[in-house]
Amino acid sequence: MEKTLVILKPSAVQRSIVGEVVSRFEKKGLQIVGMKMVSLSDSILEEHYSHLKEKPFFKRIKDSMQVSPVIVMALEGLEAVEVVRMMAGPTNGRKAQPGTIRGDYSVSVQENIIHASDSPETAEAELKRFFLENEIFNYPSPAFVNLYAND
Ligand code: IDP
Repeated sequence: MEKTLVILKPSAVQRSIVGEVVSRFEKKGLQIVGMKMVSLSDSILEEHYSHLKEKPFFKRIKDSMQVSPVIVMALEGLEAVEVVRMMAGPTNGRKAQPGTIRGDYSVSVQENIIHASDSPETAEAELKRFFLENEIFNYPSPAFVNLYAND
């Protein structure tokens, strides 16, 4: 089993589509093992988006992540990182396939509804960044056997 981090950005919270997006993950079979609403500080965003800090749009991204609180989620499943990235679609909502979250809800590069960890290593670091150890739960999923059969 693998865990991944999802952030429902202000573009999701402000448009009141949090439930719809969370529901997609639940329907897919991903288990919610952590979830909370938080306001993101400058310092956590500077760390989270450190790979973009030289970009001219860095301040805009930071500001847009602070327009409202966000929802951070920890999702668990087999190959959860890859599954969730595929469900998110590519960064640019205009280029994202219909059927993906960005493809269905976004027409923007910046306002693209969710963040999703891009590798198992990143997921581990990002989960630690946004959750305390006791905010991630380990509980049985009754659907587990049906979801994965003999995978
Ligand atoms: P990702 O979120 O698809 O992994 P990253 O390249 O890590 O993409 O970028 C992080 C976030 O920064 C994007 O989700 C998007 O909100 C924003 N972003 C990336 N590139 C641009 C850009 O060219 N203009 C405006 N915002 C951008």
